[in-house]
This record gives sequence, C-alpha cells and structure tokens, in this order.
Amino acid sequence: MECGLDSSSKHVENEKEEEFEKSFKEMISSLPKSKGWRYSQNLLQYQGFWLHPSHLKGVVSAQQRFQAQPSDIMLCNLPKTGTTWLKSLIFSIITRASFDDSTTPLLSKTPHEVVPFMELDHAHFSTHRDLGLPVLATHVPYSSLPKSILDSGCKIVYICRDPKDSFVSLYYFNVTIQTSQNTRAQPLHINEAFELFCQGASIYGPYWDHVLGYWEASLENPVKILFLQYEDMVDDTVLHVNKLAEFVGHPFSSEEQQQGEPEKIVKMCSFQNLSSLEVNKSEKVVKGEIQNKMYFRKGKVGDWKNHLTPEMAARLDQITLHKLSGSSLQVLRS
Ligand code: PAP
Repeated sequence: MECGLDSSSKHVENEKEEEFEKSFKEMISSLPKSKGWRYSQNLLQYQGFWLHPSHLKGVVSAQQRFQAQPSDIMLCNLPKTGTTWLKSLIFSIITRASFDDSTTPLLSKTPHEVVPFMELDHAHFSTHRDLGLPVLATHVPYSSLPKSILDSGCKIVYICRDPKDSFVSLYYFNVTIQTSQNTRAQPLHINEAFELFCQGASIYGPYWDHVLGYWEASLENPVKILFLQYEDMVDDTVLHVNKLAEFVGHPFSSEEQQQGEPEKIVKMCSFQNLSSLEVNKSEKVVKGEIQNKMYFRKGKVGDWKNHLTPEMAARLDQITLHKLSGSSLQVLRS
C-alpha cells in the first residue's frame, strides 16, 4: 500500500519491520502447541488463548501498533458466533444516510469486505490508518486487546452464541475449507474436534474464557461495551437493531421508525437475503482460503441437535455450567 513516506522514513519502517519479524519468530518458538482442526496445522497458545499461527502475527502486531480512535467501533466475538451478521447490521445502520437497500455495497461485497478484521487487515496501521468507516472486527480476547482500544474508550459490541451451535458451526466450517482444498488429508473426525473444543483448544478458545472476559468487562462498563447473544438477536432482530443503533450513536428518528427503517435493515441483513446474493454464493476467495459462500451455512438456533449426540450435548452443557458458575451469564439457549 502506498502510504506517502519519504525514503528515510521507509528505511526506519523497514528496520522496525525486521526487528518485529525477529522478535516474533523468537517468541512463537517458545509457545505451547496443540493439535489444530485443519490439515496438520497446530494451534499455538498465546496469552492463554489458542490461535492459528497465521492469525498470531497480526494479533501481536496489532497489540504493538494498532491505534484505536475514540470514535472507533470494535465488533468482537469468537469465530462462528455471528460476525458476518453483526458486520452487515452495523454497516447498514451506520451508512443508512448514504445507501438504501437498492444501493448498499452489501449487494456486491461481502460483510467481511465492508467491515475488515483488525488483526488480518489493519494490524500494521498506526498513525496513517485510513479511517473510512470507523468499524473494525476482531476475535482477540478482551485481555489481549491492544491497549489503545481500552485507552481510547472506543465502543465495543460483543456477540456470543450457545457453545453447542458455535462448536458445530466451527467444525463444519473447517471441514468445508479442508475439503475445498483438494488435499488428501481427511478432515478431523467430529469426536476429535469435540474433545479439543471441550479442552479449550479451539481457535481463539477456550470458549468460556473468551465470553467471560467480555461479559465481565461489559458489566463493569456497560456504556462502552454492549454484550449481545445470537439467540436473542434471532428472537427479536428489530429490537436489537434499535439497541445497536442507539449504542453506536446512530439512533433511528421517529420518522425513520415510521418509515420502517429498522425493519428494512433487518430484512437486508437476514440470513435468507444475504445468503441468496450472488456475491455471498460465490466461491471467490477474498483472503486466505475461505470462499465467500462458506460464511453462510444454516443460520439456525439449535442445529447442534442434528450433529451432537445427547451425551456430547450434556457434557458440553455441564462444562459450560461449571465454567460460568459464579457469573450471571447464561449461554445455554437451546
Ligand atoms: P466468522 O467468525 O468466521 O466470520 P460467523 O459469521 O461468526 O463466522 O459465523 C458464521 C455463522 O453465522 C454460520 O452459522 P451456522 O454454521 O450455524 O449456519 C452462518 O450460517 C451464520 N450466519 C451468517 N450470516 C448470518 C445472518 N445474516 N444471520 C444469521 N446467521 C448468519
């Protein structure tokens, strides 16, 4: 990317980059490893959470260099708990004065293109970050967020989902990616992935530590952190779109309410609508190895019943009740 630096500044940037690469390599060589869910790729444990090596560099870089602005809005969650939906809703809420449902960029771009990830797309950007839309997403746990996010006082929206559906969604996402790669390696068996999930070894897991980190922070600072649940959003999406709009400082006026603006956004961003758009049915890969269509599977609450045995479900529920005991958070929803 062209960032307008003169040659001496470029030289300093290159030196800094080399230094970063060197210390990063040293640091990852000492991290604990776990079997990963795809190919023979391991997960690495960093600051108590399990990450893909490909994400870790961006996370460390963001911790050192990412400069949040007070007006930023960070969408935070574990993978497969509602990122795509939340991105499309927030984008539509914030840009509604510029676009409507016949002109929105969501008709031709995926929600991941209109709202990028901090650790994948913006980790290196410090002072010369192009603010554009002040919304970024991240899967980084609360305790590992770049300090500037906490210091800037920017707003955080967190979404969580019942761990049974989160697990099933994550498992089939990995299977789909692996089978799309035409590798000869067999996808991990669901029982093995389930075992890893229960042990906490899932991407950005342990699941419970991730949700608890944000839950506790949201109780301490409800003005800055809005904690949402996928199942509640499915139950009453219009209510949550109103809540989101208010939280991010773009409340719907009474005129907009009368014109059904919140309902239009709900319809535009519904699973049914987004998943039927050509861009989201496409096998195009914007980044990494994920095809656009892979972000849309079923979008249902309780699909775990089709994939987990009653024993698996009971075990995961029991772990969850134990891990979240002492907190007022309820994540078991179906
Ligand atoms: P990511 O973290 O990798 O971006 P994320 O969007 O959080 O993934 O999760 C994908 C899940 O959200 C999928 O759930 P499923 O596997 O149980 O079906 C996907 O279908 C669902 N999803 C995607 N878009 C929407 C939407 N507009 N409304 C509701 N659910 C959605």
